[in-house]
Amino acid sequence: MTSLALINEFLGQPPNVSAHGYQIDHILEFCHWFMGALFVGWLGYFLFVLWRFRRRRNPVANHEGVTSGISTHLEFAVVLIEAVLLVGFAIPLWSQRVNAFPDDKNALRVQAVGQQFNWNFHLPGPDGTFGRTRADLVSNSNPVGLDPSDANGKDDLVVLNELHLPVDRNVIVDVASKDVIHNFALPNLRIAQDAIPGQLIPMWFKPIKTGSYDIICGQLCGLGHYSMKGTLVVDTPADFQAWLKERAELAAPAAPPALQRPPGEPGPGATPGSVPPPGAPKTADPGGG
Ligand SMILES: [Cu+2]
Repeated sequence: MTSLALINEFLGQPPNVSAHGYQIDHILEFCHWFMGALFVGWLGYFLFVLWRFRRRRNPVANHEGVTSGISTHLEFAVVLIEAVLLVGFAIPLWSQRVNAFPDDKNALRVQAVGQQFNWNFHLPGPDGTFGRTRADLVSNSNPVGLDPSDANGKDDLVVLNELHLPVDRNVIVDVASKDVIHNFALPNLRIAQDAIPGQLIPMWFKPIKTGSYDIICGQLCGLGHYSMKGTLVVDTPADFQAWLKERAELAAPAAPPALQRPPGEPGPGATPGSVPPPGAPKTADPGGG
């Protein structure tokens, strides 16, 4: 089985480091071999037909055509295999990703907010509760619009392009965008989710191997799309705690001046607990385009 799986490696798939990834790899592996067989089969058939029905051998058209049922059977077999792949494997796998979220108190929750051309990561901090975010508070120094008047947000961490996660623990990432459609893609973890402005879409996975992996944007989102890359560092639990502590210490002195704003001054479109929609009402085109 391992040697058959080399086709994934040959086609550029990086090593898998998530608990569910082997299932994706199996289906990819099967699809690649199946498509390979179809490619060789159809190409061979095409060349055979060119030769077999050449003009020199068939000066007069045969209006009767094929009488055997082989081609019908073959086509039916292909449709059947594809239906089994889709209904038997792909859809159940997909539904597990989008429905079977871990009912796990220990799961780590993180928000990933895409913007041209960076990934912002918002972690709830030691209290485990996300601070309120507001669209009108979003600025260069406050990339997710954390509301300074919310006590839950005091210990929150917001980091740019480098996300640390602990190994062997379920992670739920709420994916959002501040501008256009991005895609939060983790090739090594065999998972990706579109980041859609105005929506907060959860995805989940469990990293099973420590190391540094790519975070990329999987949707062509503008001229700088190619540079929209980050790093996912899967840490041991101890290293993860050390990273949280280090980031908290780094964040502490820098936060106050940038976040200052008179409390109790609600901005337009404030949605408690949600990632800001990308300020759509404020920046509405006066031209009505
Ligand atoms: Cu992007």
